[in-house]
Formats: sequence, C-alpha cells, structure tokens
Amino acid sequence: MAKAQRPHIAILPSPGMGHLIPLVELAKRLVHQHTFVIPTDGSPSKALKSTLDSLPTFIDSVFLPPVDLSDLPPDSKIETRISLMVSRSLSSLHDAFVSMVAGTKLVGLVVDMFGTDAFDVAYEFNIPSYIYFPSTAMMLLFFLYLQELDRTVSCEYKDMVELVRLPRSVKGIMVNGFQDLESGPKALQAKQSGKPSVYPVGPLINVDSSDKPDPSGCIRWLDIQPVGSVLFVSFGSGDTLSRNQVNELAMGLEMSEQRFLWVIRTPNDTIANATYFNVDTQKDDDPFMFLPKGFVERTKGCGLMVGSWAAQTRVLNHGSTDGFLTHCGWNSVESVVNGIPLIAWALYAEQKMNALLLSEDAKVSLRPKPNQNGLICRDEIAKVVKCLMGSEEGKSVRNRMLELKEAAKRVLCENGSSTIALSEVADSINMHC
Ligand code: UPG
Repeated sequence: MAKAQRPHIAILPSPGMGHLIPLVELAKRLVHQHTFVIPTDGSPSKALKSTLDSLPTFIDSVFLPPVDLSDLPPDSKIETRISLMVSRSLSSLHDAFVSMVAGTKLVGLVVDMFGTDAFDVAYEFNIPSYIYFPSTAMMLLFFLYLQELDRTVSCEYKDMVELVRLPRSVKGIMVNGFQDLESGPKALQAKQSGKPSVYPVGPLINVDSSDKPDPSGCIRWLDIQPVGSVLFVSFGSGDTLSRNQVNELAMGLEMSEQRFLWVIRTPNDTIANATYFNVDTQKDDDPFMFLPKGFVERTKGCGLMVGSWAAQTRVLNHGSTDGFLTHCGWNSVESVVNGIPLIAWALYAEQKMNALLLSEDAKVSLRPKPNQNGLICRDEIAKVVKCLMGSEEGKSVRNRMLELKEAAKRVLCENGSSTIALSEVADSINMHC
C-alpha cells in the first residue's frame, strides 16, 4: 500500500532503547503508516539515532522539544525521570497531533507502560489508545493488580488470592509474550465485557541484517571462533555494575576458561542503570580502565571486550555464540528465537521476576547466587559459566531452549497464535478508519 494511503498510527516510546526497539518491531509488523513521536530531555544517543535512521519508509519519527528536568533531585529514580519526560511533553505531543490529523487519517496511538499520560491527548482527538507492554505477561498482571494490592493488603503479597483489575480507558494491550514461554498470556486473554483485550504478540524482536556495519568488530571476531563456543555477556541498554562486581565478573570469566564476548561499561557503585539514557555517549572514564590488571592480555584470543554497545541480535544469531549471560531485560530474552541458553543475572526493574520465570518456570537459564553482600563472586561465576557451556545440566537447559525456539517459530508463522493476535489488533485499529 502506498504510504499516503495507509491509515496512520502515532507511537510514543518512553525514553530508553529497551522501549524504542520493541515498539519499532511492532510498527514493522503492522500495515500502517507510523510516526514515532519521541520525548527527550537532551540530545539523543547514537544508538537511538541509528535505530531511527534505519527505519523503513512507512515509519517516520519526530523528536518533541526537550523537556527540562533540572528541578529534579540528582538521585531521582529512573522511573520518575521517564514518567516526567512523558508528562512534560504532553503539550508538544498535542501540537504534533494537530499536524498529524491535518495531513493524514490518524487511527490510533500506541504507547508503552510509561506513556499512559498521553491517552488524554488521544482522547481529545477521539483517537483510540493501545498499550504495547514490552515485558512479561506476569509483570503486566502484577501492574494491573498493584493498586488493589496497595489499597487492601497488609500481609505478604504471595499470600493473596489472585484477582485482576484491568484499566478501562484503553482499547487493547499487546504483550511481548507467548504461551510456551510463560503461562501469563492465557490468564489475561479471557475476554471480559468492558475490559480491554490483551493480545500476546511475542516474541517480537529486532532482526539486524548481516550487511549492517560492525563498528565494534565483534562479528568479525565471532567469525573466527569455533562454532558454538562463545558466551555473550551483556547487561542491556543501560545497566551498570559496581567496580567490585566488574572485577569479580572479569576474574570469574577468566577462571571459567570459556570463550566470551563482553559488552563492558564504566562501573557505577551507586546506580544499577547509570547509562540508561546515554548508553553510547558516556563522558565518564574509559571502561577498560576498571578491568583487573593484566586481564586483557591474559584473555587475549579467548575473550573480547567491546565498549558500551554491540550488535546484539547479530551476536545472538551467530553460529559461534552458544550462551548468553543477561540482565534479563525482556527484549534480551530474544535469544529464545535463536535457541541460546541463558545465565540470568538480574539487576533492577522487573528483571528479578524475569530471572525467576526463566530459571524456575521455563527452565532455560541458570542463576548465579550472590553472597550475603549481594556480590556475585568469581568462583560462583566460573562455576555457572562452566556448567552452562559444558555440563549435563547445561545441556538440559540448552535442549529446553531449543524446544522454546521451535515453539517461538510456531507462534510466529503464518497461522501461529502471535501472528493471529497481531492481525486482530490491526483489525481493531482499522475499525476506526
Ligand atoms: N542492545 C543492543 N546492543 C547492546 C545492548 C542492548 O543491540 O549492546 C539491544 C538489545 O538487543 C535489546 C535492547 O537493546 O533489543 C535492550 O533491551 P532489554 O534487553 O530489554 O534491556 P533494557 O534496555 O535494560 O530494558 C528495559 C528494562 C528491562 C525491561 C525492558 C522492557 O531495563 O528490565 O524488561 O526495558 O520493558
């Protein structure tokens, strides 16, 4: 369909690559024209610009004027900053809507979980709103029930009988999950009158083409490693470890005697998500400075460290990669589609819940144990890495992941449940045309 004829959807990603990337993947799969309307508080990162530069022609993007967050205390939480960036952008979003409705048939607004304030703007223009929830159905269930829990519960949440209260101001919620990975989608799918529909459309992941540049050199390095030999170590788009933890991780990787590719960041002793807004524009110290003395030389040949950012989807799709030590950001669980088993090392947000789901429920990951101070020590790291890459237990985790890979293929094929759910969303949006 020609661009001008497509019904038009406005998409508001809340700040952060972990929210932009899944919304881009959603947009690619809906046959509409899309405009990403992007809140910001300053200059966007290189990773963000390069994602926007590579969008297909039916997806446009526009930055809203930067908002001022200088009144916030320096230690304000990331969730507060993200939410305020959205709410302080609403008048500019209104202006963007005026331009969009003037030139095209605007039929929907899609936001992620931090963008619901924008519903007011959509409501003013009589445009239906949808949420794309880039995390698990389990987390969605928890969010939906949180208000009720807060109001009524004084005991431990785990002792509660589960009841779900769905919000009413939204038409539909898409969640990046599928039944074989977690049972949550089923619990949410039961249709109830007056409640929004929940569509499990996952796993939606970005597929980087192999002709993209490889500035960090990690693909060239993987090309010369033996098939199925490398552990990929990466903590998402913004997570940072403490100095001590970086030291222990380096020593643990060395002691494991396994090949590894590690995306390293400058450590931060106080915040676990220090690079969330500026993943590749860090003005801090060189992250290599914080590695143990002699580590780079000693691991030469079997280990590669790259600063800040790697072509993750290409790494996970590479034949040499055979394990992934991840912070359990839900987009990183994309390794499901590659059949790569995991080491689950959660840091913040809902990542501990994801880690639990991946290890206890889906059984596709191993989980290192922290000591009483919360530090994961070198011996524990070496043990878990060896176990994943070369033991019977690792083999069983790997086999389970291969089963999930097949299940993911099934739900994403032409008549698969996620493809059908996505076309139901498109039908629902098109009813507004
Ligand atoms: N990525 C790269 N290269 C890198 C690092 C990351 O391409 O070097 C990509 C990765 O492929 C993925 C995204 O960036 O698509 C990162 O997303 P994710 O793995 O989910 O991590 P976060 O950016 O930390 O995600 C935030 C939250 C996480 C939550 C997720 C979805 O931290 O807890 O599950 O958003 O809501």
